[in-house]
Amino acid sequence: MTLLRRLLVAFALVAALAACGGDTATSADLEFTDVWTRQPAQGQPNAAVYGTVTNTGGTDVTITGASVEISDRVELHEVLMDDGLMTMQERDGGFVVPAGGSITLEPGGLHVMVFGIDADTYPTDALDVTFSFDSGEPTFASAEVRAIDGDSMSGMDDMDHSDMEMDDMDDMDEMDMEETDG
Ligand SMILES: [Cu+2]
Repeated sequence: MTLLRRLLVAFALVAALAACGGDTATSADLEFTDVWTRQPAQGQPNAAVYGTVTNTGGTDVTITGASVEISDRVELHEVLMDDGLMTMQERDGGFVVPAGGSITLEPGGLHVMVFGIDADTYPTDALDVTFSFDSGEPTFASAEVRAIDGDSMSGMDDMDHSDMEMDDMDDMDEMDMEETDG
């Protein structure tokens, strides 16, 4: 290898490392849009938060958690089909928002689960949610509270969350969301 070639290789390595550092995305590169939560029905013990998260940065950013003032137990959930039954569980590793891409939190899919709510005192206009990340500062998002609607799709949303008994909360991994009581 000639000296010139060695220098060129060394320069290329330095340039590559610099490029990596400059492209590192943080929570500042995320945009939260259309964040919402459904107004809980009377007696409903849990609620969920949905929305779209877009990453304008050059590397993946992971949402590692979320918090709200009205509950001290909030989890990042995914919905799975298991033998034809819909189940949900805590998402291993959080929600990865891909570089230059987006994820959508929606009924029947990824969602932020808020446990132990009081439907009577649930916010009526907006629920304040703070998200935390693997890189960058926590980010605040305001989830619009949407009224319960009467269409059939709302049944799917309710199935996710409202049939859960307090006793079942410690067994989320095993939880079966099929409606068994009719
Ligand atoms: Cu859930």
